[in-house]
Amino acid sequence: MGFEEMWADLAPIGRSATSGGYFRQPWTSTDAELRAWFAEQAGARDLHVEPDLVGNLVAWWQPPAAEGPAVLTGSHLDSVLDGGAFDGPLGVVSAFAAVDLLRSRGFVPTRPIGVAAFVEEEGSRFGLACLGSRLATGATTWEQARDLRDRDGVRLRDAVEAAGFGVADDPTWRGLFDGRIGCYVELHVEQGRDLVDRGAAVGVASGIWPHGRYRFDFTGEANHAGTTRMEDRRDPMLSYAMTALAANKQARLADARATFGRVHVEPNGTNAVPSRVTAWLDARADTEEEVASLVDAVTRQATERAGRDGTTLEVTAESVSGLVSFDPDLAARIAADHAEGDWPIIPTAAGHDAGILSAAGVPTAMLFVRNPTGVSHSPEEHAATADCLVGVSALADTLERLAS
Ligand code: HGY
Ligand code: MN
Ligand code: MN
Repeated sequence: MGFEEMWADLAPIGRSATSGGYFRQPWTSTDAELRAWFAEQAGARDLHVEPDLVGNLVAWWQPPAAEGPAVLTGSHLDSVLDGGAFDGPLGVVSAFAAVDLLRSRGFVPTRPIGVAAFVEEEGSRFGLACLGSRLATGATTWEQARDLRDRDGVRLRDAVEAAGFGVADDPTWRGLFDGRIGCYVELHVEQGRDLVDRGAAVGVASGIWPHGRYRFDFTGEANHAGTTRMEDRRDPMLSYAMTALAANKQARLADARATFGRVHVEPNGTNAVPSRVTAWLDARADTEEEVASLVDAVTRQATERAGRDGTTLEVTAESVSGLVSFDPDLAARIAADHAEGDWPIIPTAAGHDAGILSAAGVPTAMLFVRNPTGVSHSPEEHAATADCLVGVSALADTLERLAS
């Protein structure tokens, strides 16, 4: 099954009939369909699928003579809510297609090659970005994560077990990585317009901006929307609204990024002043210091406003990802000596499992495939098939260099 057939086979899984976007949340029935697809593709290629205890998957190409640290590729199959088709799955489908291409060239790797699908990369269900790869590398321990709750209050440990993955509370549990991985190369649709502006189909990542997710809990006083005088209110919606504006302004001033994309209002009634507003800030900048000062500035202004509104504020960091600088020699090696010239080496402000593996000390690289609009985390996310096939060939070339 070639790239286009695999893509068509995967496309309907988790797609909304109304928006055309994807709801591929982890440890759900949709996730189970994705895993069945992964197993089918691996089986069709005689690759041995190895799940770890939380449901990260690796399909191994391990010819008899292949030995030593493995070359891992792949990405993730989960999506944000109402996400695009390419963010994640393009890296997994391209990895299977790259194995096919290498085999058609008669290439036999001297090192094991693994095709990975990390679980909960988006953190869309349990809030912690790259949860699967953090657990697999030990960046986050099972004890730290197992009681994370989703929006329905389901604990991670219960979701994982209900999906058939049994993480015994074994403190010695390690994920996929017990020194078996020599390097990791993740192919990903570009989430921006750098390649479009450069007229390049493929690029190599130089690094990932530091970024974090912070929960702002504004507490006020529930009251009647009609009978309560404006001066008598303690309205958390006001404190939140000003904070969203402040975040936008601070990010513009600092050439950083700040987004409140998720808000939960209690009791969320039309004719009542809310008792509580919970909002999540996604903050990003090109240095860790700038992320910290952005969050501090927003927190300071929010606290001051809450004081004026008679509300209270509590800010909790839920997910923090540090600066990632990929191995520059590996990036340069991968980017050089191609028929169409060297591939551009570009930064990204989007987080990836590759960032977690790099932080865990695994030499890591990323390949980006041109996204004509740059739009991502949206049903409008797209990449042209021709560019995707260039990406497959680029990934195959890279794997051949690394696994020879
Ligand atoms: O949020 C991110 O940057 C990534 O898409 N998970
Ligand atoms: Mn994403
Ligand atoms: Mn992604």
